[in-house]
Amino acid sequence: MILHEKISAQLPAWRERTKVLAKDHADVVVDDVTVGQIVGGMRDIKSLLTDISYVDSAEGIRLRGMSIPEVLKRLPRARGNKMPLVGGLYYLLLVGEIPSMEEAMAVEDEWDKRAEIPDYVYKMLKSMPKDTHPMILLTQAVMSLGVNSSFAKKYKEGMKKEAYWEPALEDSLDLTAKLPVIAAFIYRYKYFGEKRKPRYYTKLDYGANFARMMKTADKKQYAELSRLYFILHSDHESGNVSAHATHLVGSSLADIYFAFSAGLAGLAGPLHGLANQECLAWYREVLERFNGVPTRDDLYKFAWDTLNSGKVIPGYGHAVLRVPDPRFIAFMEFGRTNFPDDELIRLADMVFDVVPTVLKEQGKAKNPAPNFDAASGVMQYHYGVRNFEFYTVLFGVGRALGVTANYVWARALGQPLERPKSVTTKMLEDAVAEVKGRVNT
Ligand code: HAX
Repeated sequence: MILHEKISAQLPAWRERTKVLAKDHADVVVDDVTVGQIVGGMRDIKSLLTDISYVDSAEGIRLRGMSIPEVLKRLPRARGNKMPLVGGLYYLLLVGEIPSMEEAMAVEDEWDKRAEIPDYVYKMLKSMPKDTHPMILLTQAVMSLGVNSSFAKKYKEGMKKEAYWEPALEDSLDLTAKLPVIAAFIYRYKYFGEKRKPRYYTKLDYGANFARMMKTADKKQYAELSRLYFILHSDHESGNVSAHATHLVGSSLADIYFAFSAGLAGLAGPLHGLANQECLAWYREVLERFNGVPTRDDLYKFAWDTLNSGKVIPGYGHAVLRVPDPRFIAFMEFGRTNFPDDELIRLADMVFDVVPTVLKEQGKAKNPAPNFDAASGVMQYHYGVRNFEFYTVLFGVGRALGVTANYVWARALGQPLERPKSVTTKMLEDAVAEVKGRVNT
């Protein structure tokens, strides 16, 4: 398999670099930790290692060193389409190079071979209460696929540490192949009562297949959106909740099914992946209240009302970014190109104009600019996917690409069990007293 060959070829050099750092330079100080960071959710503490993506606060995400516009321009695209093949993106994340068309298609072919879902998964999903949140269904389905984990099986049989990444890659390909099928099943079953398995078309690429299985009205354009959507949601370095949770659990040598279930559980929180559903609900509320796109003044007042009622404005702010999210920009370009007159796109543009001013006036948010959740739901809504709670499931399908690539490399480089140290409040108070005492003497 091409991915296996390419990663194998790179491993000796990467292992050597990691070994030199760990053995010869372990005592070099990279970062200091302040009381504010410990009390404030560990923001900005440099303590995770990945070469797959990096978020620059003033520039946004780079995937394998490439900006979002570069990634979208350079990856091979599905024939006759503008958006790249998702298989090409997965190759880029795993191998670190832009693939040829053949290499991107090789990943798509691997997915074709692995997309079949065992019957017990469908049975389990159908046995759940009708009003189960789709993120619960997705997480359960992922966890249940672990029954067939190659990693867990090989680990039990006994394997060398250097070989961990190989079954990890097998599992990751299996999982990423199956996720769109499971997501489409959850959608068609939960919202349309369809009990049949989704029909998977081996001749179609990841995005087109997903559009077929979702049965949206405009399958061609929805396929384009799906490619863009999964690519933009794939990776955002390692500190965000879904990536970090997956990495943490994976560091215990739990298989990717356990690890990604933890990531999905984190994604289900309103401050992380659930923000897209909340954001679209907020936009709809605006449109209903004002009977369409409001005036700038009305929107300004509405945004202040939201803040004054103690709520956050979803889709705005970020823990790391300090500029508009380039993924937001990419989504908005897609919307402005394909459906410029849609009232949600017009509203999203107006919110982009008004809300940063409101957040700046309030003076709390460190970043008053939009993150990608301010646009992602708008795209789905336009193509008829209007069950807001389902949006986080779509995020999960995309996020799997990034976190599984990281999982494979973490095992390949022998990354250890993650175990940071905690302190007590008294210890922090003592540390403060000691420093302040020194200053006053
Ligand atoms: N609306 C209102 N207040 C906001 C805000 C927003 N959009 N963004 C930040 N703030 C507030 C925070 O609640 C915090 O208030 P308190 O001091 O009263 O607690 C203050 O500003 C400082 O927060 P911050 O340091 O700027 O931001 P954080 O790193 O703590 O949090 C969040 C980052 C993304 C969680 C935050 O900006 C937020 O809640 N945004 C709205 C929800 C959202 O869009 N989430 C999706 C983020 C992207 C993502 O992960 N998607 O999955």
